[in-house]
Amino acid sequence: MSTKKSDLGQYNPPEIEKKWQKKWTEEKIYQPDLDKSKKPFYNLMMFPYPSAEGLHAGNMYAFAGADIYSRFKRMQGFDVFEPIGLDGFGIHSENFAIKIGKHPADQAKTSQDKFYDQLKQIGNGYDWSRTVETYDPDYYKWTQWIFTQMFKKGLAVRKKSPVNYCPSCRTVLADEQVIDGKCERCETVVVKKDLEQWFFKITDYAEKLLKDIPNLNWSEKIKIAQTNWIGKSEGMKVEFKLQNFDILLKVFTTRPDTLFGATFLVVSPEHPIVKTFISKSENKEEIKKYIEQAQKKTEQERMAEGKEKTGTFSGFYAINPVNNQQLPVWIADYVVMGYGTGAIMAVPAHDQRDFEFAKKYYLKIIKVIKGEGQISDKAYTGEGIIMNSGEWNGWQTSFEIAKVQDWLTKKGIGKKQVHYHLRDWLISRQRYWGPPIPMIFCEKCGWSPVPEKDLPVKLPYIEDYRPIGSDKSPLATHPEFYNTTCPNCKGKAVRETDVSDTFLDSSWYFFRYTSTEFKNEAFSKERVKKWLPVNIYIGGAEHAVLHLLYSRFMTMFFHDLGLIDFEEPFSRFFAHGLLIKEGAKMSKSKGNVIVPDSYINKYGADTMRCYLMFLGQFSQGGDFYDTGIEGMNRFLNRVWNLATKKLEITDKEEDKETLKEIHEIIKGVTGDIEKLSYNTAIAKLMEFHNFAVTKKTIGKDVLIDYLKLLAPFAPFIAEEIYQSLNPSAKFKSIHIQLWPVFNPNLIEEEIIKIAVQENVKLRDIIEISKDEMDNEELVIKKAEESQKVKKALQGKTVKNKIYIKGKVVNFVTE
Ligand code: ANZ
Ligand code: ZN
Repeated sequence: MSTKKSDLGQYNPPEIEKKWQKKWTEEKIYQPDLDKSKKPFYNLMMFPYPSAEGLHAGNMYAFAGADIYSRFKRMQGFDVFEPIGLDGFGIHSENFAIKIGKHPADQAKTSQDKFYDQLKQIGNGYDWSRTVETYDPDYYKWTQWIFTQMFKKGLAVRKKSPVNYCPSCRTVLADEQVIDGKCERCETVVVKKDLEQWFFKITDYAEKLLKDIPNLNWSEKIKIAQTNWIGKSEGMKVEFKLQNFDILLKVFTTRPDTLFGATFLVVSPEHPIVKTFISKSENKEEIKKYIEQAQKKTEQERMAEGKEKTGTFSGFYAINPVNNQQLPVWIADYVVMGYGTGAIMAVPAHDQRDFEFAKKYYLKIIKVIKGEGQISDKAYTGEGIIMNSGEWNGWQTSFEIAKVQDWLTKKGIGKKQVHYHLRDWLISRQRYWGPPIPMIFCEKCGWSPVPEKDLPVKLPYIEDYRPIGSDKSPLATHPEFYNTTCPNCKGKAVRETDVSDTFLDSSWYFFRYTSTEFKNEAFSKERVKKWLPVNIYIGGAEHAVLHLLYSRFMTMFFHDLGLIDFEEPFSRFFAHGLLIKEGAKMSKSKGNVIVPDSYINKYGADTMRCYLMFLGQFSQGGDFYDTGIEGMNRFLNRVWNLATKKLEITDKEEDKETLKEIHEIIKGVTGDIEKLSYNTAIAKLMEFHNFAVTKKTIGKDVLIDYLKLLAPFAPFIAEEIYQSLNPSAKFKSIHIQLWPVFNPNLIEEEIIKIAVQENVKLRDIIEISKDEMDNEELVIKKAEESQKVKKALQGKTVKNKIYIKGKVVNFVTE
């Protein structure tokens, strides 16, 4: 029997963490060979856009959680690619640079260095040889190239459209940057401005983006959010003749069955017909005034139910095509131009917003659907039997809606129509800090894309980078930038001076990670074929709709360009929770942002990682307390002492009790990490420690298994102890050792017997473990695998499979 105690001294995190960080980098253990890897696994975390202060504990929380999964997969024998980079263009970085009076390009360099330094300390296994920074011309050359491809395919278009404009940031904002009518960044009230801008026609992909959602291995919440954001709505377009005009007013309705109940029409203040009204109406001034005030509100505010409705009468009437009733036409801002046709038929009896409007302006309310209760204080929006509607009386909504549609279609009154709430993607930003939009305008030839050989259009380093207080980018004051020649006729021309949205930068970075050394293409087809779709994408739920939708759109676009053979970029998406500090959201104004550096200096990155992951379910987030971190530090100290002082480490065969204990932990931790349930995994690691500490000796193999389970969470301490147990000439990191596999024979599993029946006749009895009991799919599969059952079912059609939990599987056959 050989016994030995390790000769390690006190646990000294700063010392060992520096040492291993350096060694891992030298040995390139986190750099898979992207061409030769046999079992590629792309573990991606959301592209960070670090603030200038660098990494905060919330970032670290997300990154450490993603890194644990990487380490686990790597030890399972996968060639894990875990890249890192940063998204440093955009208003966020630009505003900060302006605030501290530094040029954004200079500030970017400072932020980058700081951020990368911090990241190196926290012990994540990144492949540092393939970083991507969005402001690197080698990268944005291809972001611009994508724009030109979009243009060539007719998917990049210029449209004049009302946009949200923040008078303080002096820039246009996307809808989602407007919160309660205010700028997300500076809380100034946002106003509307009409601008010509570039859009990507993501709406062309609405159906495709929607159709794929059910097949994604993403959390349900995110799938629902995407579905709602795309917002498919099936209805009809109905035409109303305007009295005294030779004009048909088209409305979009999802409730054509209520057409007899329409008592007025409403057009949006932006509707083109309004100009005609102004020119012919007697209340010109009133209408003009109304439009002005409507422009100050955001769309969400205008459309919300319950908000005080406002409007003005146009002075004109339309004819209801089903009963020739005269309907007054109103102008009201609860109808928006960007949706449907920008005009509606109002049915106050059955639509709440129309109801509120009718009450306020004393308009008629006619009930055409029988429903519960009286229509005196609220619209009845449910289903029921049609009434007061001529031939339609007695028809039942909504399952006889097809009858209504056919009727209207035959008479040429209406046409079926599908609308999506999804809007085209606004790309233009009237700012400095982004990739210039690579387009050239010539009086003779119109817009042309910058030819590929002239890309990138470099963002010039200018001193007057601040917004110029108009609706133009600061680049618009630089003739040396915008004067150019037309790529088509070689005549005088000007460049677009707007830059593109940061969401464009971050919609395709995960393609580039695989191909950073390729200078002549956005990405290598072979590389991407090997590594994408991303196996697991880990990030914040706040990006559920925009970033994830844009990335999906971009991937579909690459597919349609023939560059790739898949259409969905992320096979699995896992949304992590948010880290808060002592019950409060972290924010700079509260002064409670946790900067990890001091904790790492004091306790080590291992403690910080484990502490963050122990706060709660990774999917739920956690609440950080300074006092809590000490407890975790004590745990790692105990592990250290256990392995280096407390126990004799032996080569002799391990006792049964210890074997059972370790194999249960192996099984538990493996299952937990697969689900990214890290807090429960750490609890199991603690349990094992509590068990082992009661012993005098421990088998070396068992201790090594334990260290391997600990390695994803506390990579440094695990490496240090492991190396002391396995001194060898050639360095073999614990992080590329194989993950332990549990032996079911060593675990006393509770076995459950399940009767398998065919039409309630017993065919076989199968055994499953208690853990499997809840997994209906698995139990049925096991039942089907029984030879006796196979024989019994041969040649028959199984009409139904019923599983009564823990008892019976019954196959119903014909
Ligand atoms: C008549 C009606 C009767 C309606 C009724 C509803 C209930 P979704 O489901 O979101 O697509 N609408 C159409 N275009 C609009 C616009 N540009 N701005 C504001 N509202 C608009 O909603 C479609 C319904 O929203 C349409 O059906 C229309 O009102 C309104 F008992 O038409 B409905
Ligand atoms: Zn030209």
